[in-house]
Amino acid sequence: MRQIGSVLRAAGHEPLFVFLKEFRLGRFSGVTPREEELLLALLRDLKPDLVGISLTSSFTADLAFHLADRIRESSGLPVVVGGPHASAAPEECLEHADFVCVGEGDEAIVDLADALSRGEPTAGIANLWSRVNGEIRRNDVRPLAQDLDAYPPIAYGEAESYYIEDERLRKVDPAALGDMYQTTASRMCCPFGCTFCAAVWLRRGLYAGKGKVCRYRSVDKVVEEIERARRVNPNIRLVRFWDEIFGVGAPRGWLDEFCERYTKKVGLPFEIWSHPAAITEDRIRKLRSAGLAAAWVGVESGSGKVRREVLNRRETDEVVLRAADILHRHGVEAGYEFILDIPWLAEENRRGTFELIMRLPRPFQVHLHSLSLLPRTVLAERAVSEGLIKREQIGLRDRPLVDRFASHFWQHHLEIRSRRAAFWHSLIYLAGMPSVPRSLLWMAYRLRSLLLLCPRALMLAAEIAGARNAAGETKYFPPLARVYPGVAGYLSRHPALARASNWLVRRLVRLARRVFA
Ligand code: B12
Ligand code: SF4
Repeated sequence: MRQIGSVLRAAGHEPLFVFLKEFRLGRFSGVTPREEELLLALLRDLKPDLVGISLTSSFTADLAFHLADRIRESSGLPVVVGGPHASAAPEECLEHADFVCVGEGDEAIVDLADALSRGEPTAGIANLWSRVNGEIRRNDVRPLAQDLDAYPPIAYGEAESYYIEDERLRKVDPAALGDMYQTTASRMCCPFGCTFCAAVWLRRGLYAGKGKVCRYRSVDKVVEEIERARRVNPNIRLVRFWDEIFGVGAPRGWLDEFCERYTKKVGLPFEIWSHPAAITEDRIRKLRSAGLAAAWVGVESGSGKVRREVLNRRETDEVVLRAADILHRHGVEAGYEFILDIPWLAEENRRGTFELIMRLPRPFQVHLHSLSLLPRTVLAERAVSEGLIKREQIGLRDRPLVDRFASHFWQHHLEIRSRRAAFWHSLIYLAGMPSVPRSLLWMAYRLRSLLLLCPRALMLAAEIAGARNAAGETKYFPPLARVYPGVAGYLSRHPALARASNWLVRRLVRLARRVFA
């Protein structure tokens, strides 16, 4: 929406930004009736001509549909939706919105706003779907804009920003309150084709024949944007680039120029997303010298067989380990992403993931995820065709919202009730903690036939390690609460109680540490 708002402003419209709740994994309790009322009242006050909502499949789609229905019912305002879920499931979106933007929306939104403000017809606008006399009008996507520099920088710290959180409305852009600035330098530049990834269909399906998909902004524009953000918020201490794989697919010389200009003009530490095969000595050396502080690397499974046969990832363990070694030697903080509950070759995935994590040079972080089967992905189609899930379960749509958020955590996977999953997930989680001695972990691994009979002890150890990690951060609920989303939901509505329970867990952990020491 920051991008959509900024192109609207550049075209002479007046965007107002409403940020509805912070993205808080593990303690998301949904939008309360009071927050919903605050939103509707705000829209009544602001009286916009058009409401835009951005959607992702598993987390926000149903919530956004509910809100879109309420907005249309209560105020009669036209609603346009866009984002990954709108591109993947436009028909469904059209049941809740007047217009659906398929694919990139930078030009479509301006055409729509122009047409509405001039009272002109909207039916023929490329990228937009709408209903005309009850019939769905499906307009094709326009060719991809090749010059991303033609777009203004994303909106940040705009005066007309509203933030609804914790049952309060504030006139502020929440992003501009923090110390991290988030942006992208490129679009659709990943060359890979992972079976679980929603971007693959965009690159190879929706936009096939519509121009070069991988596009970079010029270094000048990226640097200028960050300098501008720092003027708005002098507290920025870190920049995060959300590009699929930072630097990959960039025009010749782009990376060198970026490293030089970023160092001179910005000079702040930054973080990137990457892929094991994209981590080379040369690239990391250059980026490190420009301030690369951390790289989050999608490994997804520690088993080569699972990567190859299920995820369509060709890199070998050696490639992953070489990447880890490069990051380690250059002093770049590494975070490795893994998916725990892959239903195919499940045991192979767990064992392989544990073994690979145990070979990664410490220290590092692991981020353990649940598999979200997203619309238009090869893996979701495979799961449906093999009868593992029903079509309506794609994107976890059959589960309560709070559950979908909680499912992001290692403790709360679909099969956590299975002893086997509980054992492996706890062991893998512990393996990702730099302070847990590897000898102990190997011992637990060797004793697995025994420990599998009662994985509770291992789960408890993982919970305590997790609580220790979270200690000091009142922001996070005790991990135990995350296992039971009902408790997490309750606590998130009662911040004082949440703080008290965090305090209690910290005390208990300290006590346990003293006892065991
Ligand atoms: C940054 C990011 C995040 C950040 C979000 C930060 C933020 N506040 O936006 C975090 C880490 C929080 C995050 C979390 C998740 N993410 Co994420 N994320 C991304 C990422 C890497 C970049 C998104 C981005 O900013 N792109 C740049 C902008 C300019 O492009 P864009 O978002 O596509 O927007 C364009 C169009 O979509 C359209 N558009 C978008 N919104 C709107 C609205 C209107 C009204 C209109 C007209 C047009 C329009 O116009 C825009 C400009 O052309 C993408 C991957 C990618 N490279 O796109 C994944 C991606 C969006 N995430 C994805 C997923 C699945 C998730 C999670 C659900 C993770 C999970 N499995 O649990 C969560 C859910 C988050 C949520 N709130 O819903 C999927 C979404 C797939 C889907 N079908 O929904 C993606 C595409 C990754 C993938 N390849 O599978 N994510
Ligand atoms: S490497 Fe990342 S962005 Fe690329 S296809 Fe795989 S999951 Fe998607």
